[in-house]
Amino acid sequence: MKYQLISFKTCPWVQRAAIALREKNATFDFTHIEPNNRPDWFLAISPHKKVPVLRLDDTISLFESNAIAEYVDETIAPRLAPEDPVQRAINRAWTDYIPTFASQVTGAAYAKTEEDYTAAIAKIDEPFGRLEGALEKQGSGPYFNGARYALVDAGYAPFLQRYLYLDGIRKIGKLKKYPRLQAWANALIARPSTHSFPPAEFEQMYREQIRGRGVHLSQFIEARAAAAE
Ligand SMILES: N[C@@H](CCC(=O)N[C@@H](CS)C(=O)NCC(=O)O)C(=O)O
Repeated sequence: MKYQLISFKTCPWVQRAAIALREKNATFDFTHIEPNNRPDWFLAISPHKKVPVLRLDDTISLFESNAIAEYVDETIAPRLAPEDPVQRAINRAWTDYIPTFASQVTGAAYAKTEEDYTAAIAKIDEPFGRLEGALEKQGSGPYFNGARYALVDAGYAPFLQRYLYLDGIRKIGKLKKYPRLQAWANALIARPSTHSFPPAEFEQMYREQIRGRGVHLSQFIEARAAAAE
């Protein structure tokens, strides 16, 4: 099977699909397109005009990162979803929470004013607390279910990584209150499959994106040229 993953370079949902493919050691072609210049061939295969799209043998186009990750998991061994149906249901329930987690934990990246930024930061404790509770129930780590990496880990990794990037731009300091979540984030960052680009290069790309967004955090990011001097 030939896999082509259509992407915006810094998209966390693409990253989730790429992680699933890397966890399976599947070879795939990465096709990066520009958010502001989406080609017609892409618009024709992406119902919501969003990335990721996974093309199969240049004929079938799958969309939605969770559907793609599940497809990859169902068709390429070894299985990442837990075998036990109860655990699989718990994993799926927490996977369904990812969009809420994402918007609450990385909302600061879109806050226009200092006031908006402060309000966005105040929203982080709730999802962090909920995940800390889930991790306590699940086991001893380092991954969501314990020693065995699962699909749910692939879904959270991009957003925990972005929280750490935001924390590096302007100190937020929330993660240390949630030791299990912190250990999980560290384990996910240390896992090679998390990374589509060399980590330092990718962090720089993320910072550049926020700088260019003209949001509250932009002022805390030095321009690339200035940083290199
Ligand atoms: N629920 C979708 C979200 C994908 C998504 O929001 N992708 C963003 C880029 S990170 C996108 O394509 N945005 C373009 C748009 O909304 O028009 C998934 O999980 O795949």
